[in-house]
Amino acid sequence: MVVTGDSDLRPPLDEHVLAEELALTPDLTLELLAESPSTNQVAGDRARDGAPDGLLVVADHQTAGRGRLDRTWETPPGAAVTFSLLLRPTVPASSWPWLPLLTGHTVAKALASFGYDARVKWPNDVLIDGRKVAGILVERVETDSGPAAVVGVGINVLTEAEELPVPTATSLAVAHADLTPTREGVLLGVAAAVREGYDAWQAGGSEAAARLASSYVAACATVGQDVRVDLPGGTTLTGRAVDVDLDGRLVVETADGVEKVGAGDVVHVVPE
Ligand code: BT5
Repeated sequence: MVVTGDSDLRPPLDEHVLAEELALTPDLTLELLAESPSTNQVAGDRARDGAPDGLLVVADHQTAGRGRLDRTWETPPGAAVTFSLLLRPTVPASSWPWLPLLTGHTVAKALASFGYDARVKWPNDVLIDGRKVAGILVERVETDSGPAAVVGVGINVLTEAEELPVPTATSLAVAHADLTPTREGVLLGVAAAVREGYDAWQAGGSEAAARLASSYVAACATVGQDVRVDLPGGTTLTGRAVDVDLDGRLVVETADGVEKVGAGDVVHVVPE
């Protein structure tokens, strides 16, 4: 990854602004780290040590960010928002597959509220102009008081084009230089939206689950696209993505009939 000199000029996250705003959101408790290998790793450790629901671990600079399937998430200093929210869900295990989808959907809506045309690509990449602006990694952690969920979110905010790690990435600054909100504003807006979206979904039972499913399908950039899904083991599925079912699986019409794929089964979904 190329890191330009710009990163030297970027100020750290303003701890006072974050603390002041989060004082108004008592169900989020901030742990701000100047540097951390991975906020998901830290939040997982805290969960095993007994930390309560609502711990928000934020790294000003994350040095070894984790993606899915042992991939990495790379962000230059001072340019990104990287955080993990520790949750202790009370919903049944069968509802857990919705957590990453709910998070991606909510992050896209939060970025849309800042003025970006952000869409979620199934299961949970957040895209602007077809490029990835945010990635989500939800991990289940076994603890003495039951399973916890670590909801990790990385958003490219100030990153310049030449600093982006892959050609398929974008940032808020690259997508719309005139709009770019502060990193503090993005962090606070997105974290509060994820917390609220999760609370409403968890408290709302089957009605809220059905509402989330239909809202997700309406917003998802993948539905209606011809796709290729790479499955583990090297097999590939091609067809048209037509729906996301109540279990969060992508419904694909193929030449051999309808197939449903769970997020855990998929290596890659790309437009044909
Ligand atoms: C993800 O994985 O997209 C999940 C990323 C989650 C990152 C957050 S940051 C806070 C928390 N703590 C962590 O340690 N992780 C979470 P996946 O779908 O596997 O995508 C990874 C792929 O995205 C990489 O292989 C690259 O191709 C690409 N990539 C890496 N860094 C990127 C970036 N900054 N922007 C866009 N794409 C990126």
